[in-house]
Amino acid sequence: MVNILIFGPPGSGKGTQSVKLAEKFNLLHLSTGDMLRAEIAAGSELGKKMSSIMSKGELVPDEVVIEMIAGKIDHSTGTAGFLFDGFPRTVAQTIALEEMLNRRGMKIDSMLVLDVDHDELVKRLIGRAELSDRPDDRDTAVIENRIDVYREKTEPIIAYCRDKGLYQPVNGMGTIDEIFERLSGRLRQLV
Ligand code: B4P
Repeated sequence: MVNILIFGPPGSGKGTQSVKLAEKFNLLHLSTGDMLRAEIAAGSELGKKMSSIMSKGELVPDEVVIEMIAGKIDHSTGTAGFLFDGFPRTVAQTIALEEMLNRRGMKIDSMLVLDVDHDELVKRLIGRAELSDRPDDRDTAVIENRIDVYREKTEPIIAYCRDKGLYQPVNGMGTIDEIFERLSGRLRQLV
């Protein structure tokens, strides 16, 4: 089983690319953002609590997403591995993921980091706001806050993973197909 992190700021294409990569390489795509939005759509108690945090562009508590991910790993069958999209988002979540995988005889195998210019991130998210009903894409102040939260709380994971030899930067500028080819090249060496 191979375990790959797809990493990058909001709007860098993590979700977009993960769907395509998971299908091509028979990986289970685990997106904490999608899981949280499903809770909100279902109107669950958890969803109600998380909705206001997410609409401001803040991170939900570590323990919420760690528990969600553990449940998915334990109930999966028949895949070549896991593609983690939008998780981990803090160093604490990274350590929890490592421990979770180690207990199951696995490890993080690679961290693919999509590099995208700030203006392009904002442009993509504003573009999505026109097509989807995500409240966190509708307000440019919330988009900027999500990027700030990424720089402050999420980006330190890169240094943590670089020290372990897991960090692999990937140019995230260009068309969806061009970026998919770059990422596929990396995955072919791993899966
Ligand atoms: P996420 O769902 O992870 O959302 P995101 O960071 O905005 O990125 P996403 O993957 O959806 O978008 P993508 O770049 O593919 O998180 C949402 C919120 O959930 C967080 O703010 C937080 O509150 C909470 N959350 C989630 N996980 C958490 C965790 N682990 N801990 C705590 N809180 C957590 O695409 C963006 C747009 O760009 C799309 O419209 C796409 O079509 C477009 N696009 C992609 N690639 C493109 C390209 N090459 N060219 C042009 N457009 C492109």
